[in-house]
Amino acid sequence: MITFYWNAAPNPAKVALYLEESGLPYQIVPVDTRKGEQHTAAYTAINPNAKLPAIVDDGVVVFDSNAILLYLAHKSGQFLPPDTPQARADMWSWLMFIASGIGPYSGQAVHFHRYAPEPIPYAIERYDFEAWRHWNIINARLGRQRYLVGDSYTLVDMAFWGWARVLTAVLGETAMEKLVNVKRLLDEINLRPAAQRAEALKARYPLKTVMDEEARKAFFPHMTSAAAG
Ligand SMILES: N[C@@H](CCC(=O)N[C@@H](CS)C(=O)NCC(=O)O)C(=O)O
Repeated sequence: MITFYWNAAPNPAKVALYLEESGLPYQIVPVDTRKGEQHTAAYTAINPNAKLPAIVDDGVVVFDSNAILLYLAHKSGQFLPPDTPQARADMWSWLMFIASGIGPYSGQAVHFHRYAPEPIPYAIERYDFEAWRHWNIINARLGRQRYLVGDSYTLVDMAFWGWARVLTAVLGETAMEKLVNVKRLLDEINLRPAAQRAEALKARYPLKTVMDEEARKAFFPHMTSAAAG
């Protein structure tokens, strides 16, 4: 049985979708990051990065969402691209592009718009620019092909979905008018019963939503304590 350390954020959503699509049995352990539960010794023993998601599969520990997708895909044999050198290379390239570009730039764009203690125009412009630049690359690829890798729905599309579903919060309400190919794949995945079950976890496991002082301390420890160095 897989234990899935989950919260309702974009990176855990990718893994929730994979687990729902594949039918692998799993149990959820909600980790309320706005209460600081990601910093407990018990959780950092599983994910030393103190972030979600992580899984433990019969004693095997895996953290970082795209690593978990690869682990689960190799375990179940499902939602992998065709077994050719180019398709494997595309899978790794686009998974890493999402892990190192889409996620961090989208996350920082939201941070500087919503959570920085004062507006910093340089940071806002830089992260908006980079978030748009990365999403435009995805949009262009999806203008040429239905899915991110090959002709079939794979774990790479699930990694995409985790962030695409919150895209208007990242790039603004009009983002979908410009990123029409992103919208097309997002809409397609949203219709899948597995995606709806993954989204429904939020209602089954309600977590703290307010960004109060406790949540700020948990999310942005550099603001409240001597930075680790
Ligand atoms: N590279 C990591 C990033 C994980 C990450 O940033 N998770 C967020 C939720 S999407 C989180 O746990 N935030 C809580 C915090 O920063 O304290 C992954 O892909 O799993």
